[in-house]
Order: sequence, then structure tokens, then C-alpha cells
Amino acid sequence: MPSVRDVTLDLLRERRLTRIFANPGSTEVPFLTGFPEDIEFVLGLHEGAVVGMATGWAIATDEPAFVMLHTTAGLGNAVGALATARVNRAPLVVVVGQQDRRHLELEPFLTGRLSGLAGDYPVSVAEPVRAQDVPALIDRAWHEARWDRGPALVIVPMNDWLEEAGEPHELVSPRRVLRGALASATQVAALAELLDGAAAPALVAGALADTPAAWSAVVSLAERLDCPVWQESFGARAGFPQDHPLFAGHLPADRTRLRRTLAGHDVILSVAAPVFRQYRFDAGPLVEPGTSLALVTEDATEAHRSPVALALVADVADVCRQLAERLPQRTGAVREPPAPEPDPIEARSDAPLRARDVFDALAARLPADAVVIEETPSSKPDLHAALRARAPLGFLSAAMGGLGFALPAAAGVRMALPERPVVAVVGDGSSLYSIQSLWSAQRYRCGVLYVVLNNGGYAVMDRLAEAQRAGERGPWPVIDDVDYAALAGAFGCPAERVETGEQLQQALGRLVPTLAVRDEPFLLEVVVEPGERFEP
Ligand SMILES: Cc1ncc(C[n+]2csc(CCOP(=O)(O)OP(=O)(O)O)c2C)c(N)n1
Repeated sequence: MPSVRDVTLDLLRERRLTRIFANPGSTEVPFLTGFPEDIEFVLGLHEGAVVGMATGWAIATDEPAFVMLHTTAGLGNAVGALATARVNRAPLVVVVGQQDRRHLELEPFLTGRLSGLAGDYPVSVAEPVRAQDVPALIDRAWHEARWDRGPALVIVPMNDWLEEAGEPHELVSPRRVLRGALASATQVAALAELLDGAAAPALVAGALADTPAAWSAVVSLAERLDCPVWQESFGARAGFPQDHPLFAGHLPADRTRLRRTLAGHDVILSVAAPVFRQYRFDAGPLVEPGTSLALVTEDATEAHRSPVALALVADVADVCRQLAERLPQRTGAVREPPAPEPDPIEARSDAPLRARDVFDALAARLPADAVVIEETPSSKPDLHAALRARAPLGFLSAAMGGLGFALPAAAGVRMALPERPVVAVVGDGSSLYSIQSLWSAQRYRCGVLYVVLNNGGYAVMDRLAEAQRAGERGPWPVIDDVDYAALAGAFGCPAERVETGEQLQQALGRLVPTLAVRDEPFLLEVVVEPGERFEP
């Protein structure tokens, strides 16, 4: 008679969940002991790193990743990363181990109060009434993670795994789901009418358009309208080629500048970006009075909280393609995108390096298919200006700002896409939230280039404190005594520290050509001066 564990392992194979990202404890031992070799086990040394790697992997494969966490301590450590997975729309099937159900009511050691621990960030949380329900709930979690785009949790008491599964064992979810999400001609006509009447339309592209199909459809639509395309602020991904002549830049992070940037456009269509996610509130309307806002997205909840005149919830690529076909060719007065400031670091070889120099040096060398994973709080606008996404998944970031994502996510992306160069560019402070993921990157042969910008502390926090009250600082100290290259070395990840433009050029000249083929991570610590100005 097969056990619940046997049936679950078969289910994992059927659903191609053949890689398990975990940090296990005693409650997971019955499942993991004697683990089959065809399911690869990936150990993360902290649950933030476990979920971050799984998130990178799920995003890069566009399929659910399987995660296993250890009761309260494990799930508790993972909550921030699970929230990031939800906002980044990464499908995760997360099994959380629980004490043996036969004495749960006594609340023995390791009993977890688990169902509410991650709040409402999971797309679903299931607890099997009987051990025999475990495989069915994991299967349902797979569907929910995949379609609701986020982490689906299943809490499994440790003794359930070795119970008899019962025969024949029934899985109560469909084996295959086909979903239709195409807009009808009438629905597209409503949007087309709005755009057709526009004197000066504009597009805003967002993370949900970051697929090859949506990229080309948004490009066709933008070219048809001959209008500028902005990138949403705080986006998780790009959604439009940022080297295209119609690319106008990233929307600013505060309401006033956002309104000014979009002024002069009478119809603004947001393609797969919520309207809007800017950070700072200022008095005044979101856009100039008289501007019509519209949205096309696959995410109904995103549509429900967007104050637009018209929202169309449907397949974004299909809607853009249909719009491009039915709208007449417009000739607009197209603004030239701002040329990147030429500032070769050779010209300032004596001066301390700035973050911008590092981005320029990377931009000059990275190939168009590179995946850049960003976590550089104080220099994010400079990174956007210099390192433009030129292919889908060319840019990836934690869409809700939780630090500790870039390092593990980069390892997960590289595991999934071993042919694409992967570079994680992170602040020194940011790197410390999941620094132990360097160990997983070297253990699982993920050839990521980690560039750590060492500016001696939390620069963005210093700038924000100054903006709060001129001449003031916060009580947090500088962090200028951490040796990042040595930390990487301690985890088995080769590393180097550079301080001059020449050293930087040499290191990148050596490392970048290896990125498509290397199977060993490398951490490049670059000493930079903290930026003086900060305008996100
Ligand atoms: C998990 C988490 N904790 C705290 C913060 C708040 N926070 C935002 S930026 C920042 C400092 C980041 O420092 P660093 O990575 O060195 O970047 P810099 O500001 O120097 O560019 C902090 C602590 C956060 N976003 N996420």
C-alpha cells in the first residue's frame, strides 16, 4: 500500500516540481529521509534565502517552485520573502511542517500556530483534515499558486507522510486546466475608441507585460500610436525594451513629479502596471485634470484599486496586438529619450568611484540578454538610467522593497536559465539580509556575478533623514567595517574587492565574458562613495 509520501512524490514528478527548495527540521524528516535522487534538493541556510531562490526560479521558469519550511520558526523567517513572492507574482507551492497530529492538542514542542502566520500574503492556506488529503491539497495548491500567482501553503503534520494513502487514491483537482482570458472585439473597441480620440496618448508599461509575447505586442502598439512609453515606478520587471526610441524613462516616485511627467498627455494607457505605485504622497491630483487613464491587466485585483476611467482585465499581449491592428497609424511628436550622460570612469581615475560609474562600466560590457537583479536603494535611479532592460527578464527587483531578495533570487534565476548571464547588483547593507545564499550559489553551481556596492552604510536612510529635517541624521551608525569579499570567501564564493576605476574595468573585463558559461558564483565588492543626492 503506497504511503501519503509515495503518492506525493509521484505528484511532484507529474507536476514537474522536481526541485525542492528547503531548510528542514525534525518535522520534515519523515518526508525527506531516503529522498529519491530524481528530485533535486536545494538547501538554503535561512528561510528568506530558501524562498528567495525559489522565487527567482519560479519567475525564470514561469512554473511553480516547491518549497519546504520548518514549522513556526521556518515560516516566520520566510514571511517577508513570501510577501515579496506574492507581490512579484511568483507561483510557489509551500509545504510547512507541523507537529504530529496525534498530540497536537497538547501543543507539544515545535507545534506551530501556522495558518495565520503569513497573514494574507499566501494565495491560499490549507490544512488537511486527514493525512490522506495531503496529496490532493498539494495538487490544489499547485493550481492556486499557478493561477493566483503567489505562494500557496499546505501545512502538513509530520506523521501524515508515512500514513497509508488509501487505494485507489483520489486527487480531487483537474489534471489539466485551460483558461481563456482573451478580450472580445467589443471590449477592445472600448479601449480603442479612447485611444483613437487622443491628441497626445502615452503608455506606461509594467511588470506583467514582461513576457516575449507582451513585449512585442506593446512595441507594436507604441509604434502604432507613435507615443512615449514610460516604465512604472517600483516595478518588479521591465515590460518594454528600454533601448527602444519610444522609451521615455521611469516614472518618478512621488506624486507631484509623476503628474508633471505625464502632463500634456490626454489619454494614458497603463499596460500591466497598477495605476500608480509611486511612493511619496503630495497634495494634488494623481494626473492633471482632464487626463483620461485606462488600464489593461490580467490581474483583476490590480484593476480594482486603480482609479481609471476604463480597465480591461484580459490577456495583455492579445489586447495590445488587437489594439495595434485596429488603430490607425499616428504620427506623434516623439521626444528623444534622454541620452545617458557620457562620463567615462577613466576620465576620473583619481576620484573615488560612484555607483553610477559601476553601472556605466557594466552597461558597456553586459550582453543584451543579461538578467540584472537590482537591490541598490540609494542608486536605483542611476541604475535605471544606465542599465536598460533589452530583453524580457532583463530587469528584476523585489516589487515591495523588501531587502534580501536579490542575492537568493539571482541564484534561483541562474539555476533555471543557465544560458543567460545573471548579475545581482546590491547595496552593502542589502547584501547582509541573505548573505548566506552565497553558500547555496556555490554549492549548486550558480554562476552569478554579485556586485556589492560598498558605500559604508545605509545611504538611502541617511538621505531620507536629511530630507525629513535638514542637517539631521538618524540614530543608525555607519557600517564601514564589514569585509564583504571576506564574507563571500567564508561561504566558499570567490571574491575580490576593487577601489579604483582601473581595478573595476579589469575585474569586469575578466568576469563578464565568463557569465554565460561559468558555473561558479563571484562576488565583486566595489568601494563607492555614498551619493549626495537622492531622488527616487
Ligand atoms: C528587510 C528590510 N529591512 C529594512 C528595510 C529598510 N531599508 C530600506 S533601504 C535600507 C538601507 C539599504 O542599504 P544599502 O543596501 O547599503 O543601500 P544604500 O542605501 O547604501 O544604497 C533599509 C535598511 C527594507 N527595505 N527591507
